[in-house]
Amino acid sequence: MIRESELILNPDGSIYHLNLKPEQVATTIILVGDQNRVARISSHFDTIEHQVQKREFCTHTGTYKGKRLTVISTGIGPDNIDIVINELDALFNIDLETRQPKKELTSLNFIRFGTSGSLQADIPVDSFVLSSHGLGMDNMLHSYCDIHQVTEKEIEDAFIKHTNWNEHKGRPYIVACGETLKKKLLTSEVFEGITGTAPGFYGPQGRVLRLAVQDSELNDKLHNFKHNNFRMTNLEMETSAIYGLSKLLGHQAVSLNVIIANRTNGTFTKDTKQAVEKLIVFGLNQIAKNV
Ligand code: R1P
Repeated sequence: MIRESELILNPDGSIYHLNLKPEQVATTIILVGDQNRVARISSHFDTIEHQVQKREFCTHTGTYKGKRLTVISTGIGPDNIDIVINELDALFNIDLETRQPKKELTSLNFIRFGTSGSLQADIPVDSFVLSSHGLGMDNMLHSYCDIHQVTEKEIEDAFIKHTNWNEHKGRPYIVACGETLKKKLLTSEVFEGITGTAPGFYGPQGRVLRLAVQDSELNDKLHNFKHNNFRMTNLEMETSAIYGLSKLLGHQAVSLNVIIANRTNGTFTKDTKQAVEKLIVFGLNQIAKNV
């Protein structure tokens, strides 16, 4: 039995941070960073059956072209992903009455609709990237056992060597996307590659304002890193954590990002709202058609 301090429920029986009960969540879940993006996505829904918000975790559940979907905001960063994925998994795979893991597990689909910075000149602002892998520079997954079962040691070692990675920043981890889900979402208009997930926006992504960074050449090294057929396409702050926890828990995850900044040529999208809207329409239609 999982004790009250470990699996915390609110007085109404909902799970602690997300404020959700099992019946309020669909098995296909769209994850976004920005809480205002939730209503922008659900404005496309046919119906909305449930809405709730606690802190940065805003959730709408409804249907889009007849398909039941949940959209939830995670806020920024891998630490929040730890909360969101664990609590969503618990809603399906732990009996909240008996506080025991269920014998029959439900596999969920997690699809991130995010914004991101491109690491390649030929991946321009306003284009879409699907992450073949999440490359975690954030350390979150190292709190769990058996991560070697879901991580790609060979690519990690190549990356550590290529970047001369500073061990004080922890070991980068690499997890592939959910292949079944990827096949349902990828089209020829979407770039595919390795997405770097950073534990911060400025120093950890090589942005210098007033503080010098530990490795001023890191972004060039990311730009140049290739392994087999994959190169690093983009940088953001959630994908590796979503991929790692999803794989460990038996779920399928795919991260789709619209590029709003290009870090190699210093450009930024002219209209972020429009760029995100384009991704929303593309992603929702792919889900409705294929997932
Ligand atoms: C940083 O501005 C935030 O934007 C990106 C990063 O991953 C980070 O969360 O994604 P979202 O637009 O989904 O929040």
